[in-house]
Amino acid sequence: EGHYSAPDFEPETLMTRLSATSLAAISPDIALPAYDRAAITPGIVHLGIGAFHRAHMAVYVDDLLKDQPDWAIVGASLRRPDTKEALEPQDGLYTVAVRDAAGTHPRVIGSILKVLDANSEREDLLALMASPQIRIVSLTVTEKGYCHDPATGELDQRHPDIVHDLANPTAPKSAPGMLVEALARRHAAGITPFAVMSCDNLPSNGATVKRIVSKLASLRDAALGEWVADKVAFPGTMVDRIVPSTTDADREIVAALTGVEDAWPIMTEPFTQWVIEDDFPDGRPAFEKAGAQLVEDVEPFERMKLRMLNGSHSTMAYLGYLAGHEYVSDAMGDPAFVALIRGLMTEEVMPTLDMPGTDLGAYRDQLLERFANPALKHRIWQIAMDGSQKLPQRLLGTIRDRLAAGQGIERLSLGVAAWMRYVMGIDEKGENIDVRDPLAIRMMAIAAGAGSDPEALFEGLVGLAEVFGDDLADNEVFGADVVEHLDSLFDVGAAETVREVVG
Ligand code: CS2
Repeated sequence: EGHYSAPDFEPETLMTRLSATSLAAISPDIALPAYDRAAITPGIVHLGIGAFHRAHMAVYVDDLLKDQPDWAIVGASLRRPDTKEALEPQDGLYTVAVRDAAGTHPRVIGSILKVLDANSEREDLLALMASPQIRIVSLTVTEKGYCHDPATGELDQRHPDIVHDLANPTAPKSAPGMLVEALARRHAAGITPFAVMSCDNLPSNGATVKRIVSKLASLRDAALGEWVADKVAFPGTMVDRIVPSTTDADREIVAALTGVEDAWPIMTEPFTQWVIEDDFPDGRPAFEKAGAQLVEDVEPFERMKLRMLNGSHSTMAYLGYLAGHEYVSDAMGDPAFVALIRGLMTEEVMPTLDMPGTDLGAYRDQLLERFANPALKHRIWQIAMDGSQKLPQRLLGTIRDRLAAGQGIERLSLGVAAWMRYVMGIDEKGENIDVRDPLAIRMMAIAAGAGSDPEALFEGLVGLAEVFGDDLADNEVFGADVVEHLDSLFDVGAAETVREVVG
């Protein structure tokens, strides 16, 4: 979910489609599942079976199924059935292709047994989630899928899907609603709960999803709410792998390398990281054997990743889009952008992190290298989506810490200004920007009222309390810095503003 290019796929008549029966036709140098797929059984339900999950958790699980065959995944899509449509004719099989300057390395993944469409197969999905064989329900539903207020991390009780789910608790639409209904069925049947594992880029994702799901459960039934709060484990995670959305050109590359047609292969980078809080009362796969780090407290890792990687990404996305770049690697080809992002991390983010034992300078240098990966083709527009849900944990938390310590926010505030300039919906050439964001309509109305008056644009957007909370609107340093950058963005444009800021 959240990774966007639905396959517009017409099977070629001459080439075999990837499937259980065509595995033998795949080029011999391509890695295939190392276990008997007929012998694996589901232990995990994953909500939001998009590109990210298929390049990340599903690969770790694929590494483990040989020794632990009862942990296969059943995926569910909550919004669109397109992943199901692509994978069903392929028996759940798909290709992950790792790309960098040295080449493209495909591998066939078999850990996803099947995909259910939550809209048309809701009962099957809930029944499976309620059955004792499922011991983990994991999620990648993107930030907005949690139906919460991003500034406070609390359930948004006025969210239309939550209003729906409270009125129709046994036929829910939202991810929190699905979790509550499945947990309610287990509670009623006396079955131990599954662990709920968020793999989204939310701050304190375990604690946040626990707060949201317990609250929704308690609105339904106080006793259920207490049981969820007391008995359900919500391990936190830090997840990291860059996964651009798949294009038709990618499909052709993968077909040429494997010799079979895959309707929805996933392209990704060599790097992958997964830090997991070890809290699975009902058991878990030996994720550490596949390279994950199991820790007691995941929050320092999360904060580091959200502020360093994602904070840089968002800053680069809004400025890069305005400057006319299409891919992250294009922006990284401009030395002024590299200097800005390096300075952002070194001068403004790293001093806010407390990571004994981690070489933050090395982490930063590795990030710069990952961003520059010329083979990845990571579209800036993809990162620019849903900024209202992303800014709090990527930039605003760092800004708050620095303001409280009396430290400068020159580059961080440029990221915020670029977002404000971007969500106006008109680029530097006067063309429309396709702004995808749950708050897009409200933001564009604010922008239309403000015109190109930086002060008015700032005042209007900073009033979105679900993004900025109730403290930043009145902070004079924050206001002055953002407005000054906005002034420059209107005046000389993003590319020149970046050059001026890096000096
Ligand atoms: C990106 C992330 O789209 C975005 O907002 O910043 O998806 C990023 O690529 C991943 O978090 C990397 O782990």
